[in-house]
Amino acid sequence: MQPLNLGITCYPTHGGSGVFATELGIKLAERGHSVAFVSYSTPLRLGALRDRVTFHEVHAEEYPLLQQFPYTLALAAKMVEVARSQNLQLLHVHYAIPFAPAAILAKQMAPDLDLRVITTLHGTDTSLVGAAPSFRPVTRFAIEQSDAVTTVSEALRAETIETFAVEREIDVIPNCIDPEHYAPDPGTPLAPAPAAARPLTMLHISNFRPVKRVDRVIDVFAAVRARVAGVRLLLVGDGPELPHALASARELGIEDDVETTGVVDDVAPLLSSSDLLLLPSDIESFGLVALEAMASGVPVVASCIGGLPEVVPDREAGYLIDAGDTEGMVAAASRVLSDTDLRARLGAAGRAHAVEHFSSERVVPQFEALYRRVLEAPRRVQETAPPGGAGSGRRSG
Ligand code: GMT
Repeated sequence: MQPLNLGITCYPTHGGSGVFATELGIKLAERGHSVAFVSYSTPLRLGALRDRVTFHEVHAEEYPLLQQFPYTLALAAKMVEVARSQNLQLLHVHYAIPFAPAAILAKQMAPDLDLRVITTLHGTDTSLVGAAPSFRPVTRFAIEQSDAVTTVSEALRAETIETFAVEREIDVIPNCIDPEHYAPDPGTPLAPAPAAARPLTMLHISNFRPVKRVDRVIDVFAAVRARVAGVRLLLVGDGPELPHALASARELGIEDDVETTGVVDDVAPLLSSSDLLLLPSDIESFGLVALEAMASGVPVVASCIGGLPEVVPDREAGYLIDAGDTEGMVAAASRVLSDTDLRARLGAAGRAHAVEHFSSERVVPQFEALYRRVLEAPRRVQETAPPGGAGSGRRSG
């Protein structure tokens, strides 16, 4: 494929959308494309400088009149500047708000560049609308005006159509992993002690926001600990719910078996040395961490919600339980942690499924094909239809 010049904008943090966007950019660069990241700071997973990858920082200018810095405008201006200097053909933004309107503005500011805009929705874009309905028209506008829109799951596609009453084509392209990076026992010096020398580990990785239901993580762990000897809970990440979770562990008298790591840049070694991933979220449009666990050979117990059934084959790579069915999660997690053979079977099946369906080798070409399609299509001139009928599709989190 003819190499392309792409701009990628994402939240440069540990959130799934930022992680995935960064890893996609790295893989695209490895495949010969030139990738310019445009953001307010270097995406955390970008690491060292790489061939064909550049980073362009959006600066916050201080001015007394501006109580709140107009980031969207600064981003649009930077997108135009980078598009000119790097000869970008398209801007791929990960998250509708505020990146898609910024990219559309950039495209309009520089018609001579004939830029194309691709928006990937990750799910929390929609919950933002739930939290602030005033975002709905602008999100809808951005979805309508993008040259292509992707969602990370069929479930999110359906939800997007319902929430925003859009009729346009939406492609589903899932998140992906590098199966060499997320693998059982990577054998790196970072990997903790081998399974025999460490306690059974139940792992939860998230941004500890309310939607992740860390309260359920503690409740499930407390009940599993009473049934399965020698199990510990490892909490990876940080966020507003973490202090509450730790307080509740103290109240239950189980704090000695609950460990925290804080925010970790690379979770692969922690995953490959764990025995179970618990993800009892209320909402999950995809659940990238569940995919990372499967690729690492770790069984998953998660809510049967959103895009998770498209990622985790139930009873094959773990167990999907109704969100809120704590007893069901306790039963599933206890079974997995007390049966070594079952654990190995689920882990191997999850690994095989992740590699077969979600390896970057399989998914990145889907983005390349989309880029090609968008670049070959005539310029998209579309009117945004007046918002009609559809439900407000509110989500929290
Ligand atoms: O899970 C989060 O709260 C972070 C959020 C984000 O925007 O980074 O994750 C969303 O995008 C991920 C990557 O596509 C998905 O794997 C997560 O399921 C999705 N989170 C939710 O839908 C709550």
